[in-house]
Amino acid sequence: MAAELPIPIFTSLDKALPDLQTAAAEGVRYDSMVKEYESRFGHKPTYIARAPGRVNLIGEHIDYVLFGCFPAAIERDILIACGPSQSASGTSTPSSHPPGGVKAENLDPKYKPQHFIPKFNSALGPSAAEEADAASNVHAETSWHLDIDKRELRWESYVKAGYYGVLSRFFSSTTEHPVPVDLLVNGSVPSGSGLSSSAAMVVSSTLAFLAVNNKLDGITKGQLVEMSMENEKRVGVNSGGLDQAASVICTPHSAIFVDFFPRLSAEPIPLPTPRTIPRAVFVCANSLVVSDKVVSAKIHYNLRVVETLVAARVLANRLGLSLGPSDRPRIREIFSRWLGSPELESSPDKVKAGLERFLPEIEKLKPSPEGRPEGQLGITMKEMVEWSGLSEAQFHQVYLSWVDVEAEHFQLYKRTLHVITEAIRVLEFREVCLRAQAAEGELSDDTLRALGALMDASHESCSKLCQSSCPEVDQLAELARASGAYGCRITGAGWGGCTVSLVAEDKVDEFIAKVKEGYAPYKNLEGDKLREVIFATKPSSGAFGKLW
Ligand code: NG1
Repeated sequence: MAAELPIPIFTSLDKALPDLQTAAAEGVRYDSMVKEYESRFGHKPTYIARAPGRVNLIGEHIDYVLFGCFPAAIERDILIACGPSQSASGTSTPSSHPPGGVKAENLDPKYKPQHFIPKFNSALGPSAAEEADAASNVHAETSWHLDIDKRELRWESYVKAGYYGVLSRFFSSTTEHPVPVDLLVNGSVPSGSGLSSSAAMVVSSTLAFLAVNNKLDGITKGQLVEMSMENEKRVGVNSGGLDQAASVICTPHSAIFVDFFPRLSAEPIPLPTPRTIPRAVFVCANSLVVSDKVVSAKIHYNLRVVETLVAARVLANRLGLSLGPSDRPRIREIFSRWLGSPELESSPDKVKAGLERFLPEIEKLKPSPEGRPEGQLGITMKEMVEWSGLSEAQFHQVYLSWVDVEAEHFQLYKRTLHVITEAIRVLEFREVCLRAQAAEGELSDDTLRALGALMDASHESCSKLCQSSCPEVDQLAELARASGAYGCRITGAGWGGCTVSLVAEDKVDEFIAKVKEGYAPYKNLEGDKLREVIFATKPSSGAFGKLW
């Protein structure tokens, strides 16, 4: 199983990257980073941690309700060169380098150098830590204290998030000290674009701190995914595991079908791309609308998380499935209980058949139109509490005490309809890819049309039901279809960010030229500037470490 493999550590990039040409080009980047590290810190790094961004081909806003998604790693990535801090004599001394102190710098000058020292706080019990956290919006750890301010987006918060996980997992007593670390970050994943720069930062930071502290032995890819998911929550977004799984587990030439229930699992699925006929590639296009997921979490991302959680409870009530007052199941768990037998979800095909039968049950979440404005399918907070069957205090405790959300109407019906139909589309996409693999190059154009149609339907659902798109991204998706894409959809959290289009390989240049012509923000972009915002991607390697 892909998730059970160890984290790959390489001494040479030839083995780490998909082909020799990429390895040679990247080698130059790694070498210059090492030189820069040496000139800034006066010693060489011992290690470079690398984690890629990802493009989610299909399966949006369903990972946090535990349904499977279909991402591929992209070539753009985050590199963190790191090593124990050293004095001029080449040793690490506690006086000049306090235990665990971190000097973090970024090659991009807009991110200022940071120096922070974690504090071991044995006096703080778990509930005191949680109270401090809720009161100040600053994440307080039970035993380690290293402020992460959730109110604003700071680059070093992602470095700290990865560090926290390593500290709390491996340094829970005062007998062993974390080493002081110098690190230098170099990222090529555009931030706020839906290509998962945040997960790439957290995965590479977690990996870097594990490596510097000699804690990588025996850690599997699945464990790194789980640690990175926990770590990313410290920044303030209650994300699922899609991005971290893609960044850690993906392999070149394949996407993965990653599932989260009953536990994390990942299946590499070769894409019907460069090695098949007709050839096709995935093209990412950045709308240049930057969505700040952390800052807008209460009206966007975290709100979707809460809406789907409450929907799961209401569905359970209406399906006659009993829940304890403090239970907070996800929609996938309710679906599983409704199915009633593990045998009925023992394969992706069976899950798909089950979901198709489950679909009509979603109507149970539709509010009656009486006394409601025309077309309003959402319900108020008061109705939501009533529908949950909990007292107001219980409802607050279970669904609101740990997260800040804001809405006039909560869209339980629309979100759940999105979730179930999207989960079905992911499984269909997987099926089409597997059929294409079995056909070994004798692929018909119909395969690509089938994948494109699923991508278009996914976009429509993200836009209308999940409401995670925005006018610019909708326009870009429309334009992509008119410019010859088999299909196009928003990728990632949304409210801005990127689209991904499936395009015939021999039509890519023409496609890009047409999109450039039609999308006003691209009009004046040429050469590298244009390649920054619209580019074909090859599925790349997942996270690895490179010894130096
Ligand atoms: P991005 O696009 O990286 O912000 C977010 C979540 C995913 C997933 C998608 C929507 C994080 C780190 N990632 O992705 O888990 O829920 O949105 O499908 O929050």
